[in-house]
Amino acid sequence: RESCSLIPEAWRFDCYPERSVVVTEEMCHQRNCCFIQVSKAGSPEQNGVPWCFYPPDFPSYELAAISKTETGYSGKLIRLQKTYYPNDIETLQLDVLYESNSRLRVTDPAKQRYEVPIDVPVVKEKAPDPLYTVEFSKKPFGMVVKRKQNSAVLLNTTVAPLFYADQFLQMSSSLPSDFVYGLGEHRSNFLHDVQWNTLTMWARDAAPLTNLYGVHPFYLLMEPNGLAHGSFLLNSNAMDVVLQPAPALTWRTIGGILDLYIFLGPDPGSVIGEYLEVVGKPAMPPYWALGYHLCRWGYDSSNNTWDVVRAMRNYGIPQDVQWNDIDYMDRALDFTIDPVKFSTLPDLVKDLHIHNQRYVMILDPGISSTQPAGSYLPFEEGIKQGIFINKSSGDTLIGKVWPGLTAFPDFSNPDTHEWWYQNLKKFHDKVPFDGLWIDMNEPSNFFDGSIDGCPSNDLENPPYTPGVLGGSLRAKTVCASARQKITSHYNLHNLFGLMEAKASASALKKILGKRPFVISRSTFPSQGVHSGHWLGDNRSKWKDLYMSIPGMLTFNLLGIPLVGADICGFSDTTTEELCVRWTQLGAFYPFTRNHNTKESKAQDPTVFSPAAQTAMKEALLLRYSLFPFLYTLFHHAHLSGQTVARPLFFEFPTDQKTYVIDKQFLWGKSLLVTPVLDPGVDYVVGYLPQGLWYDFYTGDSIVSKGEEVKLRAPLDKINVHLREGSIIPTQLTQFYQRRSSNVVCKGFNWPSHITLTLA
Ligand code: MIG
Repeated sequence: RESCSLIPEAWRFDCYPERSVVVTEEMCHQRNCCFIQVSKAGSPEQNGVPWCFYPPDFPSYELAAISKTETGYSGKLIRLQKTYYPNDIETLQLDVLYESNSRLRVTDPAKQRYEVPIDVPVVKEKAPDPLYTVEFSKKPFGMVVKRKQNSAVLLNTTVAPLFYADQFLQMSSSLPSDFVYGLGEHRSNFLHDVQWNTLTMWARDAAPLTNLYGVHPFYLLMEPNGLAHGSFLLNSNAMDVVLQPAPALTWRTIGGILDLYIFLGPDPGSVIGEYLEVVGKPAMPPYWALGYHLCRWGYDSSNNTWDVVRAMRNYGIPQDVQWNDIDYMDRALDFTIDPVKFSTLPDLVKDLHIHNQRYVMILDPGISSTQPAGSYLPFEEGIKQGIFINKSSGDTLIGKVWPGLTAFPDFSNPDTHEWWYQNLKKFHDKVPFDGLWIDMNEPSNFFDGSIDGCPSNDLENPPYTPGVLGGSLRAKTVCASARQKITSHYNLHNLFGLMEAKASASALKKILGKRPFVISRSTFPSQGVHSGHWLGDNRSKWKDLYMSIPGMLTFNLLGIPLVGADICGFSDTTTEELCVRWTQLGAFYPFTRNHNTKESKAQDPTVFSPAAQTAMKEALLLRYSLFPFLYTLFHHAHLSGQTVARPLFFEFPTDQKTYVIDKQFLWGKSLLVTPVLDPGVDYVVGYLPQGLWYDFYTGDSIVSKGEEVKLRAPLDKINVHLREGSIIPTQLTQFYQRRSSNVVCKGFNWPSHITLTLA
């Protein structure tokens, strides 16, 4: 067809996204789509341009009726002709809700399908003065949302057909620029690549590569003129988010409903605040959570753990929190202590508390199902209370994790929260822990599905499977068709970490009567209300040091500011230089924890040379001196949904040069961090946005036109600059005592009411 070749390559929307096949002309024509091979050999993935794509007249929905309502518009959509996926939903309701001046929601209010069980605001009145306009096209149905101020098109769904089949829902839109951020959890640069980039969302235990532990269908986009908007698809099913160079974006999900929010900022920080207005603002962490955390897998005994704590004290290296990994458990069983190797654990925790330090230990969701009768109550009572995930046949689903065969708690069931609380309470009576680390909660399973696989049905074998690692939904997790209290695992998979975090935080609150501290591996929108996050299994590599910054910044956009990577690297063996640089950067992670895998050599600060130790200690003391500032940033995050660690463009949105920067970042508005990310250097090149910047240590000023500068960075220094016109509260730590002679700031007038007492 002639009309096919008129469609520019960048605007071709994939009509054959299935990965298992190389599409032929015949297959494509069966779908009534256009077929043009754009590369001679190989598969379409090679340069990304789809060979099979929708023609302009591909059947979609018609807007059969539309009327004004109290809150916006309400319409009816009718499908004109069936698609090539089974069970098209023939008629849809359309609600266009002008929820606030900066927030528009487009949803299907029919309530006949699964919807994500998180509370979002219900708005009863139409916003009086929206920043946006909405236009409809009737046949085929499409929607165009513009920014009133400059007519910029933020959403235009007319670019590709709408799909709304039972297990295939798809909506595409043009984008006003290719500056797209968010869309976790993937290991990538902070700025996403729009060159045919498919980001798949299906919570997965995998070493940081592609579709990872968490799922966040939210993006922030910088428009050409420095304004920003965001978009959020409230959907928890397995999905692909496709970015293509038009630029355009496609949401492709295999269940639930299309429930889309648009946030109009207009500045990037406001977009995040508006998003968190919907899903929930992050909890305020306890003050001690800002301190240095030390952890490893493989301490092997409570006495070894204790030795490290003592060594840290001897060297005067700040440490607020000691952690234990699964080694503390008896045969990897939750809520037990290894009676031999960890017999002194309760004493260690007592000792930590005497020193005003805290203790956090890991818990995994898998509950051993094979212990002798009467010996392991968490499982036996769980069975009695019916709190585990079941197979579709109704029996308990059995998988395998560290303790061997296990059942998995169903945290969508309120009874499970009570069971979890009771077990935590009993364990707390033995080991008075202060916070919880919840791991493996994708949930991770050593089997695919269960010990006896999964049945064959529509949920296990959907007509379309997004690009999940392993090629099937069950890969290294439980069966998609497994039954949970409120619906199938197919719908709830991506919510496991969120629901477990919610149960954990509320249990901690009851047990301790204080602000809970929970760090979770798997996350979903609204996670920040209940927990923080660490970025998972990185490696002791310079590349991973760098990749931690995009990860940290992304999670700040996603409303989980309490985030950090494993300092010095998890797998592989670190080097002293890498570990020093990492501790310096880590001193500026909102959540700062050194963590290591079982096989690797110790990498806590005390094992390194005196010079390295001193450098690490100083970086940490610098962090501690900034606690009043950091704590205040968390307070603002909690109150109004601001970021803590922040990309430069949040503060300099009209400076396009900042849009790609992910090797530097800010704390709040005013503290610029420029870490060294390469081996063997004693300088670092960093960008200083236009204005006046003060060297944090010397007070020396640099006037920048918006340029790169070469900064001295010997091994014992991380560059930190303070922005003109800002005051940040600090507290006295040994850092200032030690450095006092250097800090007396030449020509740099610290405001007198803030005590930077230079002892
Ligand atoms: O299968 O508990 O990401 O931090 O040390 C590995 C052992 C299980 C994965 C976590 C890692 C933790 C490890 N866990």
